[in-house]
Amino acid sequence: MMSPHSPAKPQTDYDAIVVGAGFAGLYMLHKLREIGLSARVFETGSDVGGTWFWNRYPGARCDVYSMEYSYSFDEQLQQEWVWTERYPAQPEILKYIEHVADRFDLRRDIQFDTRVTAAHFDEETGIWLVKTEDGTTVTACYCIMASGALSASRKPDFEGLDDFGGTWYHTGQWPHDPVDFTGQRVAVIGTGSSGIQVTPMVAQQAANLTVFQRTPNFSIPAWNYPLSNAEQENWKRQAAHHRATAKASKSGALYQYSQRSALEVSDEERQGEFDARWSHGGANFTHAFNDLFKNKAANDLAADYVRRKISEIVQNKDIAAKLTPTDHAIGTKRICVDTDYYATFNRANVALVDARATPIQRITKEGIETTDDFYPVDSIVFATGYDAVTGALTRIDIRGRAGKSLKDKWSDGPKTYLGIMVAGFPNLFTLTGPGSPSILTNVVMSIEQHVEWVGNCLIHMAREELQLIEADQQAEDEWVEHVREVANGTLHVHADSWYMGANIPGKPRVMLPYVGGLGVYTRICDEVAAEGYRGFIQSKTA
Ligand code: NA7
Repeated sequence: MMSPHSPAKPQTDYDAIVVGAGFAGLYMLHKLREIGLSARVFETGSDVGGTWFWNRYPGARCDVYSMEYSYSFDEQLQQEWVWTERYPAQPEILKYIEHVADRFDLRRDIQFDTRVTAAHFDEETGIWLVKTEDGTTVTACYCIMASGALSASRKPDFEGLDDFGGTWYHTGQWPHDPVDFTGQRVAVIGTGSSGIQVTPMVAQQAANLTVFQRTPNFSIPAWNYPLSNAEQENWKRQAAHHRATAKASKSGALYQYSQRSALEVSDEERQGEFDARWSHGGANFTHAFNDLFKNKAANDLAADYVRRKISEIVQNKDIAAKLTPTDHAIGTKRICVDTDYYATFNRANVALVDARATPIQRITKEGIETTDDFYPVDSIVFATGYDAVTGALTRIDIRGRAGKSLKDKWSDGPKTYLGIMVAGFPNLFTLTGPGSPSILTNVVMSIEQHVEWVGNCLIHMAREELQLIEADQQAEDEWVEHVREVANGTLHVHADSWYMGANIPGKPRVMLPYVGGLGVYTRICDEVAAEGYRGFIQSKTA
């Protein structure tokens, strides 16, 4: 499509280095090849998959429908791949990603078992020097971070963990061989999406399971089911329409986005709407009315509905009360989608510990010590989450102009232009970076939008014989302010969520993703490009 040897290009090992071989890195590699650029992908894991390579815990499942949580860029792929369930389980998603890697022959440009430790921009030559854990340095014109928004797992920092005599696991770094909890005394620590998925599965195997919950979460049943051929064929026939609708929507997914306020309808109508959404299942619930994320009174009505459901499902009143969220508006922490989560607490072999009232003090050889009790366990499952959105980027020593580190630049919170480039870091792209819709959406759609935007930007650079593109400081400042302003108009900013960086001690309190919605965001990105990449400094030489 374009000459890979435009005169502006300096001598480098590759045109582009891509960090990560998950959904984003794979499509980026495919796109780079399509436009005639050479690329090398570095991946920490021993195979493709990213998030879905690591998250092998029992119950791991996506909370976006299979048909939608898949690439749309290749019509044949979309038509030929057959999903088996409404919501895809981790093994099936991984199989799909492996299929994509085979289908487009991607592995030959991917170096596995290779962690990138540093990426430094050399101002004199205008090239990126990317260093891997084994000490090798390679050079490239472009450095593209496809390192994931939920990939930097939070290492449990409990005192005494090294003394623990049993086995412990983190949901985000699950072993490849299946783990058998049969007959064991097991603890699950954490009740976010991962904890809520793993708990019912462990409960089925373990002799006894103790769930340590610091903050109760809202969860909506998945009502997962096997996809019939008819349903799947029907979807595929309308794929073009479905994809266009999803991409133009707020969440990049085909939810029924209501145009009504929860406060403008009768009690009966509201109840009917919530009932319908509850029996439909999934995150569609939070779109029942158009003001649930904006108006606390409206949100309370949705939250109360789910609270009532919890009290109906959970037989023991004390346990039901403990499981009932009261500290945040529904949806302002990631809404969970579960299979039998609340009902699991009706089992005789499952106990719940309120880890806020009686926090975990330390882990000993035999088990877990809280402020008022001791729980002997054989295995601990940490479902304690991630240094989300920024963690995978700031854990790498990324340096731009004048040796300035990204981590330092972001010490008060991430600053980007459109969530995709950073002032002072020319030719560095951050796929689904902070300040873009990313994890608030069906992330595969957000990934496709970013990869395609970057691809077009690189074509533009070749045509114009540009060596460097870089976010302008003022454009970045304005975007950061816009992201902040839009977030401040929502209830999100009041919750102690990982969206807000609140799960990591010392992390600045900033709404990390852009809340404006994927459709709106895509229009902005397209306008910026159409106006000659407004807000970007473009230069022919370093
Ligand atoms: P989350 O949603 O960050 O959940 C982590 C959970 O771990 C959450 O309930 C935390 O409680 C809990 N946690 C963390 N540290 C502790 C300590 N010290 N003691 C007790 N409990 C603790 O991560 P997930 O992996 O579940 O989900 C991440 C995303 O992946 C998810 O939203 C989907 O998009 C996929 P807290 O709420 O901080 O009180």
